[in-house]
Order: sequence, then structure tokens, then C-alpha cells
Amino acid sequence: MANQELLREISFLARRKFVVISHRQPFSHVRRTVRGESAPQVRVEKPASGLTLALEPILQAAHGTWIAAASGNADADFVDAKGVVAPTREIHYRLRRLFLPPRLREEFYTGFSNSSLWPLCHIAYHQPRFEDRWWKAYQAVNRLFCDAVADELRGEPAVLFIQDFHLALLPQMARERIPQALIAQFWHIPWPNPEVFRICPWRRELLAGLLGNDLLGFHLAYHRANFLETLDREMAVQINRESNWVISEGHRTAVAAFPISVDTSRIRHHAATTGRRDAEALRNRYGRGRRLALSVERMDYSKGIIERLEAIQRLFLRHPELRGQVSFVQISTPSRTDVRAYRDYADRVDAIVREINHAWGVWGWTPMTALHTYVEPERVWSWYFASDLLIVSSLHDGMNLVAKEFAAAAREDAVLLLSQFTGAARELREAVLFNPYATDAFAEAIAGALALPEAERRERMRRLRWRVSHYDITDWAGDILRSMRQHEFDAQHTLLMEPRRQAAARLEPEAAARPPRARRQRL
Ligand code: GDG
Repeated sequence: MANQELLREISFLARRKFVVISHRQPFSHVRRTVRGESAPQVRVEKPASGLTLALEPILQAAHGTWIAAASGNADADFVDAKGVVAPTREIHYRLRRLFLPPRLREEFYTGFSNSSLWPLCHIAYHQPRFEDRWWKAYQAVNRLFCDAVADELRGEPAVLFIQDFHLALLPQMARERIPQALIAQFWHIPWPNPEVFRICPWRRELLAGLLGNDLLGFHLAYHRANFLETLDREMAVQINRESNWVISEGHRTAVAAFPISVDTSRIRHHAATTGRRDAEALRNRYGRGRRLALSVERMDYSKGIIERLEAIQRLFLRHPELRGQVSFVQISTPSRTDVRAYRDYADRVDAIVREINHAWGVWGWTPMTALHTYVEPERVWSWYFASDLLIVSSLHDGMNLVAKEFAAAAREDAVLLLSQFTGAARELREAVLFNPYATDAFAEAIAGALALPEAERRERMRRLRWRVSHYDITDWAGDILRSMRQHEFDAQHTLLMEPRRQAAARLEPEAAARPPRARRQRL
């Protein structure tokens, strides 16, 4: 979808405030000393996130507000008494920062979000832990976000767009405090099946929180089905499986699938221009005369990094002819380093990389290069263009944007090797799909991808590129806005039907005494 069309969808936000709420902020103020400078300087840093790219144009056009937790060491210097960064010439929306006390943040973010909910939803055989104090912090932080939203709106009509699993309780809290708001949320990670979800001691509270939404989005119809199935087992609600909505305590929540995508044209443009130039230097440095196999992910056990390293070891055993022929590069950005499981995982990854290089490396060829550092998004796109093969080895992944970015940026003769357990595998069918748990088959999939004839590689990549060009990040955002509007029409339609309901109520006076919730919320 062109940006123009997306902006047209925005007309429905007119005369209301548009508020995006997420744990992570769209930009932070960071003070650091850069080499060559004598005094520390403050810079605005943006996270590597397609989401920010998709939502910023909407916020800019709607002059909206983004509410998020502060994270930069200079954030406090750029806000007013309410934590608001005023709009500037480049940024026409307000950013309201929440300054969470360190202990509360630790228990909310490192604790319940990343040590309970993340492993619970990613069925990657990593046991979630549930601590009372983390749960209390999770509730408290959701409440703080709700306070900030209520203060921001002060009774004005609004559309709230909440992001991700850090804020599952906010929709219900907001519905009670801000009944005039239309509330939507996107859940960026998988939703597990009910058997897995039921181990969470606070599952019903989480579900009730999410049912405060008017619209709840997942990446896949499969996650939506799991969610509805979980509700069916855990809650006394009415579920309409044909239209995919749920009625709980008189309030209706539409549940839909919106597969997130990437900014295809921007990535493509970069790859074909700067990327092409950078790629030559990257190949000379890391893969001259050899095939270059790349991986990009956060250092996270759900990404299957150890499984991939084991498959690479197996590959060199099973295919000695490939020794010296292919160089593997992994860009694994440090992530959630306050969580012990993540630190231990990173140590094991380092140890196996050393083992591989020690076992197979020869003078002039290093089998594995591990760049365990943050790389700028544009630089990542240049890496895509430089590579012959991209390996995405996730054990479970909501979508996986790296796979889609590669389809947008790669050379036409490159190959995408994609775990069948990513959401992206549902759409990117011309990738070489594999099971990352099966080490021998994984190793053979790498060998097979390297051996694909050029004509087949080109045909696969052309089709992959077509797919990501025809549904990009603005299509995703536009679809969500359209669904919000549709949901509102549906709710108003119920109100139009109201006179008939009142007539029926004459026969059943008790029901008439209860005001319908939809009316209270909408008018
Ligand atoms: C969650 C879900 C879902 C830029 N520099 C680096 C880097 N980037 C960019 C990548 C990509 C993004 O970060 C990573 O996105 P993914 O989708 O691959 O993974 P998660 O971070 O786990 O995202 C996921 C997503 O939300 C969106 O809904 O697709 O399933 O888990 O854009 O180019 N990435 C890394 N290092 C860098 O230096 N790793």
C-alpha cells in the first residue's frame, strides 16, 4: 500500500486523539563520548524496528501521542514535568516517557515479561518461571501506563493502539477508566495452545485484560485459533468462530490475523544503491571467492542459534568438500542481558563458535565470524545484499522480519533457508524450509541450498520478492486501521438496532434495566 493510501485511512482518526502505547520507545536520548570527540554528546537513537517506521507516519499525520518507558541515559533532560518530549520540526507527535523505578522495571521487564510470558508463548522448551513479585510489578507497570493514558486524554475521544505482550492488562484497565476510547492491540509473539498456556497461574487475569480490547491482532490465523481455544477452556465467554469475535461481560472483542511485514521499497532501494557498494567490501573481507552464509537475530534461545551451530558442525563432517568453500557470518545482537538465561546462552554460543573455528579453520579461511554487536539497520540491509544464503533457524517465531527483509534486499541469485516454525514460513513458501531441531536434516538443507541451480534460485527469489512487495508494512498498518473502523461500524450497527431491542425489553423488563455496554462506550 502506498503511504498516500495509508494516510487516507487515517481520516477516521480525525477529531480524536491517536495514542500508541508500547514498552519500547520510538527514540531515546543517549549521552556518550564518541571516538574523536572530547566531551560526551547527546544523540537521538532509534531502535531497529519496522514497527516505528510503520506507525510514525500515522502518528505524524494524526498529531498523536506515543507513550512508552524511558530507556536512554539522557531521556530525562528532554522532557517537561509530565515526561513529554515536545514535538519538533522533524517529529510532529508527542512522546510521553514513563520513568519506571529500576527495581520495578527489573521485575516487570526482566521478570514477568521476559522470564514468564516470553518463554510461555514461545514453545521452545525453555521453562517459564512465575514469581509473585514479578506479577505484582507487571500489574503495577500496566497501571502506570493506564494512568499516563488517562492523564493524556482527560475525557477526550481517542483511539489507543497498544503493542505487545508487556501490556496485556492495560486494555481492560483502560476500558474501565477511559470508556470513550476505541482500543486495539497487536500481539507480536505467538499465542501457544491451551495446554501450554494453562501453566500460567495468572492466565485468567491476562485473558480478561486482553478482552478489554475492541480489536486484538495476531500474526497468524493459527495464533488466533489458539487464543480462541484458550478462551474457550478458561473463560465464560461467547465465541463466534465464523466472525472471530468474543463477547465477554457484554463487550465485544474482534480477534484478527495481520501478518506484519517490512518497508520493502525502502530496503530494496538501499540494497540496490548503497548496499551494492558496501556489499563488495563485505565480500572481500569475509567471503572473497567463497559462498557467504548469513544469519541475523537477537541473541535469544528462541532463534535457534545453538541448533544452527550444531548443524554447521555436522555439515563440515558430512560434506568435507564444503570446507573452505563457505563462510558463515552471524550478527547476533546482545539482548536482555539482565536475564541470566540469556547471558548463559550467549556464553555457550561463544564457546561453540570457538570450537568450530578451532576444529575446521585453516590458514586463510575462518569458517565462522560472530559479530555479537548491534548493527545499524541500513548496514544489515547491505549484509543481505552481500550474502548468498540467509539462514533463519528460529525454534518458534511470531513472524521473523529478517526473512522478509532478506526477500526485499537480497540479490536475485541468493537463497533463503527458513525454519518452518516461523510465522514467515506460512507466506514465504519459495524459501527452503527446514526443521531446526533435526540436526542432520538441517545440515543437509544447508548443503542442498548451496547446491541449488542458479535458474531455480532466481525463480524462487523473484517470487519471494513479489510476495513482500505486495504486502508491506503500510499494508499491515492500513489493514489494522481499516479493521478498527469496521469494528466501530459494527458496534454502531448494534446501536442502530437498539430501538428494536427496547421493544423486546418491554416483554423482558429486567434486561432493559441494564444499559448496554456498547452504548456507554460509544456515545
Ligand atoms: C518480535 C517477534 C516478530 C537491525 N539491526 C540489527 C537487527 N535489526 C533488525 C532486523 C529486524 C529486527 O531487528 C528483528 O526483528 P524479528 O522479527 O526478526 O525479531 P524480534 O526482535 O524477535 O521481533 C517476531 C517481530 O516482533 C515483529 O512483530 O516478527 O516474531 O519475536 O528488523 O533487521 N537485528 C539484529 N541485530 C542487529 O544488529 N538481530
